[in-house]
Amino acid sequence: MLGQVQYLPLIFGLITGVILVIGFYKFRKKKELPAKDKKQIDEVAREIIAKNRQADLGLVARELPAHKKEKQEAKVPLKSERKDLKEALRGTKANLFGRIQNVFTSKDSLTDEDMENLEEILYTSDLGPGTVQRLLESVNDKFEKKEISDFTGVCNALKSEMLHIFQINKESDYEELFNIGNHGKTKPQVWMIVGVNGAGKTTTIGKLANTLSKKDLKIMVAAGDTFRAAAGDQLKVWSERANVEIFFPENIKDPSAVAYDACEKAKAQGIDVLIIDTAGRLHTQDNLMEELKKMKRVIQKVIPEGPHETLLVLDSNSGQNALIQADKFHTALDVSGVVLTKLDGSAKGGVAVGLACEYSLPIKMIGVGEGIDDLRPFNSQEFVDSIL
Ligand SMILES: Nc1nc2c(ncn2[C@@H]2O[C@H](COP(=O)(O)OP(=O)(O)OP(=O)(O)O)[C@@H](O)[C@H]2O)c(=O)[nH]1
Ligand SMILES: [Mg+2]
Repeated sequence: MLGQVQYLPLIFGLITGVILVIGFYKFRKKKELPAKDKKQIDEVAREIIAKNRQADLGLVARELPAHKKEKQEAKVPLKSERKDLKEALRGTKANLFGRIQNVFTSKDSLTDEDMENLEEILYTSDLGPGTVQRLLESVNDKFEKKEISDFTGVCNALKSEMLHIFQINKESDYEELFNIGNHGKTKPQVWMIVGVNGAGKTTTIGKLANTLSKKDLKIMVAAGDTFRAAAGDQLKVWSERANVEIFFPENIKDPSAVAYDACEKAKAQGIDVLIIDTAGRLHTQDNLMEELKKMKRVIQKVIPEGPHETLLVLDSNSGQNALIQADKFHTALDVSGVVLTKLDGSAKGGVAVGLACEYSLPIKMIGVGEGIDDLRPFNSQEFVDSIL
């Protein structure tokens, strides 16, 4: 009897162990997904990996993980936080001017080593190789002619060459863009907004619509991004905020059909500017380009001289990838100008110089925050003075 009692804790321990093991497996089984769902998740994961490979090549923006994506989709910021351009370009200035300043051995004279250091900094500043060469040639030329002999001289030489490059950015571009209703411009003016996913297209449309509606113009935005489920709703929030009309037919899934109907509707309603949102997220870049080209052709069926603007939205944080994107989009769509977004907090704003130098693309506007008022005209003098 005493012997049996001795074994009781052992027996009790064994029973508890068995219960725990069964419980653990039951719990795990409950959490396991049906095979169908697992397959779907695997497919999505594979798709994201493939897209991210493309992102590494600069063809599309990097895909966000689901939890971050939801956050981004739900987020339609209301207030602008930063407006001062110098403040917005602080990161870019630190990356360019800051680094140049740091490597110059003396502020009063220049050595060959200084010039070599300058070369290295420029090549790692997202300006693009062609642009760096042009800037270096100009500085070297002035250095050899003894026109510059110190750090300030180098900065001034860089600034002056950048301003030359930016001459394609007529300061009137921005004014001209918003000069609707004058100079016999036809109605509606159609603006197509393109760019890779996450670049800031929809946000820019909200900002543009707001700027235009303040000018007492009749504005319509069209939800041409039928690819991403939340895209139309996001545009709707912006349209309400900017107090403009939206064309958002939830039953039409073909973006070209949306563009066509939007043009017809805008024409019939005497709209001044129709701004068409587009998707940035298709399986391959070729598909995206073909889709966008088709949209353009369809717009021309209703408004033969449209779209009057094909604005490419580029995220300045993507640095030299923005140059690759510009190449692809410009070749396919004959882009009329660039909106360079997220300059606030970016250290890669130097890409603006590369875009102007290598693709002769005018930067029509810049995004300096997530708020509705955070869109500014691009002023080359102000820009150059803010980064050097
Ligand atoms: N800081 C900052 N954020 C910006 C700016 N422009 C857009 N964003 C943010 O960038 C994110 C993506 O913007 P969207 O307008 O949704 O980008 P999109 O190109 O329409 O993206 P898809 O519809 O997925 O192709 C959002 O969180 C915006 O708030 C900007 O100028 N500065
Ligand atoms: Mg969008």
